[in-house]
Amino acid sequence: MRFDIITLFPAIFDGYLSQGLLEKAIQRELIDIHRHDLRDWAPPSVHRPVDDKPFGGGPGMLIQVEPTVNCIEKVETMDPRPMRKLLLTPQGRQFDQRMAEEFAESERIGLICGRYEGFDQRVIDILEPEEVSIGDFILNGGETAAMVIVDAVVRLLPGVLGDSQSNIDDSFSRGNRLLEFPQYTRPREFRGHKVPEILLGGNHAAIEKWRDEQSRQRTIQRRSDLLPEEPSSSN
Ligand code: 6GU
Repeated sequence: MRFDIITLFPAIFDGYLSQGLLEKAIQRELIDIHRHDLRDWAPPSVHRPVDDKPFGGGPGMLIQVEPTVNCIEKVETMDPRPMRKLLLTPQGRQFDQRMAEEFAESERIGLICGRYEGFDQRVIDILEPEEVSIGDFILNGGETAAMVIVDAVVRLLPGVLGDSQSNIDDSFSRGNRLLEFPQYTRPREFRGHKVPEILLGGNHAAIEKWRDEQSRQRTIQRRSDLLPEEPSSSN
């Protein structure tokens, strides 16, 4: 799977892509991540600005349409696979595990990262990307959101995780919409805090029942919005 990240700050991704599962996935050629510096598409000048003040006034600066559209149209020609274009913005549809599962089916994803007050609207009108947000808060730019999406998608790709079961068991994955149950490892006791007795007994049916119950209780207490709707009793 190929990712193209369009950003004014390509170096933001260096550390993240050189560690852990992402590094391994790149080394094993399961994924291919290309970064493109939007500033390379600015008109030649000393500072190479790609931003300007909004028409009509208002705070901050906007990323201009011409360098952005030129950059993305060029990036699209760099590989024959069609690119699913995502534009990161707090105005977008909220990213979740279902979207990660859907994106993981793509051969190629483009992540367009905004900064400042965002893009000139014509970027969206011309390129028609899907606008995606990662939640109801404001980030300094789309780069961290792009990393969140890459991270969530890559771990779903076949061969990326060691234990192929661990995707299925995770909270929010296809087979499971409950929160995870608590887990423990050695020692059996620390500062008087003991591992629940049931986990030490080896009764696998009882352990599974306990874990299901813990998941259910946690979900009720913390995230009742995740629970399936009660069947309506009215006719
Ligand atoms: Cl995708 N971008 C920015 N700048 N802020 C956000 C976001 C994206 N998602 C949530 N907040």
